This record gives sequence, structure tokens and C-alpha cells, in this order.
Amino acid sequence: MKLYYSPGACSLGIHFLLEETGLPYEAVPVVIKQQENLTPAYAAINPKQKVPVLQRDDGSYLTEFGAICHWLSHGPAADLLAPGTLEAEVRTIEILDYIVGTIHMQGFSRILRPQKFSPSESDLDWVREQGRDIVTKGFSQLSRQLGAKPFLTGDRLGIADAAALYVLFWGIERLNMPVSESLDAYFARLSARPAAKTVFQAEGLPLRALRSA
Ligand SMILES: N[C@@H](CCC(=O)N[C@@H](CS)C(=O)NCC(=O)O)C(=O)O
Repeated sequence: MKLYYSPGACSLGIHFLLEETGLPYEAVPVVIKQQENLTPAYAAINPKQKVPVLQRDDGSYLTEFGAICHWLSHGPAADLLAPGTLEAEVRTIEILDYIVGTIHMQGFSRILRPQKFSPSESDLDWVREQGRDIVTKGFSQLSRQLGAKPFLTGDRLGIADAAALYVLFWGIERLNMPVSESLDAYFARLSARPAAKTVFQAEGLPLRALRSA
């Protein structure tokens, strides 16, 4: 398999998941800052010009964070990641979609790319503020969802945790946003996993306080 990723982007979550599974894969950087996702060569791989993309062993390309997670957890990594029951599956999708669709796409997109939401320079601070509001509410929801469990969906790592890893990396590490103690400790636990350490290092992402919970 081949993962197309950009350092520090949402593809970080898939990178982490692949590393957790121990399956063989190659990580191919497509640096968004250098607009490598906008080249014709990359458009031929993903016409949406986004990361992550997973090229599977049959050569086909799979896009969208949730679809890639779903495929991994029912395909090659089913032994490790399959939710088990239909109820566990839909609860997992419920959380994962909220993280990707709301916290990332609605919240962080406003904070990090406010100009996509208004053509007027004078609106941008307001758009960023709206984004912070959405992310803050989102993190509270994640904290409630986590409760006293080790992982978002229970006692073992699941695909929703991979999505949580990247939004918490953005919130805690990049933007220094306040989060609840339990969410902070959860992020510390995820970041301290060997797979996370490998991926942070591979993507060149120094953690402020390489957390050691
Ligand atoms: N809905 C997509 C979102 C992917 C996405 O927004 N990726 C961002 C990086 S975090 C990207 O590739 N942005 C490039 C751009 O917008 O130019 C998914 O779930 O995979």
C-alpha cells in the first residue's frame, strides 16, 4: 500500500493507523505548503487534490478519511480494528464523522483557512473566532465521549482514535488550545504510542513536550 500524505495534515491519522497495524506500506509526501497537491500528476491520483489517499495493493486509489478507515478496519486490519458488532460500528462512525466533518472541516478549516469562508479581509478574525468556537465545543464533546475510557470507543484503539489524534495534534500542539485534563491525558497516551512517535518523527513534527504518559 502507498499513503499519500502531507506533513502535519489530517493524513497523519491514517499514517498513524497504518503504523499501528504493522502492515507494509510506503509513505509518499505531497507537501500542501508547496502546492504539490495541485500538480497535474497528483490530480491524476486524486482529482479532489487532497490528502490522504491510500493506494491499495490492487493499484486502486481510495480517498476520504472515513472511507480509508472503514476499508482498513474491515479489510487488511480487521483483526485489530474491526468494531465487532453493528452497534459498535455505527457508534464508531458517529464519532469519526463528527471529528472529520465538524471539528476538522467546520472548525479547523475556519481557523486555518478563514479566507475560504469570506472574501472580505475584515471578516477573517470573526471567521477564525467561529472556528475556535466549533472546535472548543467539539473538544468538549470528545471529552464527554471519552469519559473514563482509555480510548474513544472503549478499551482498545479504534479508527475514531486516529481521527482524534490529528485534531488534538492541531489543537494542543499547533494552536495551544485549552482542553480538558482527560483529553490532554488521552492525547498524551496516544502520542506516546510507538506508532505515533514513529509517525511524528517521519513527518518531521516535533511535539512540544514529547508527552510521556
Ligand atoms: N474530506 C476529506 C478532507 C481531506 C482534506 O481536507 N485534506 C486537506 C489536508 S488536512 C487537504 O488535502 N487540503 C489541501 C487543500 O485544500 O488544498 C477527507 O476526509 O479525507
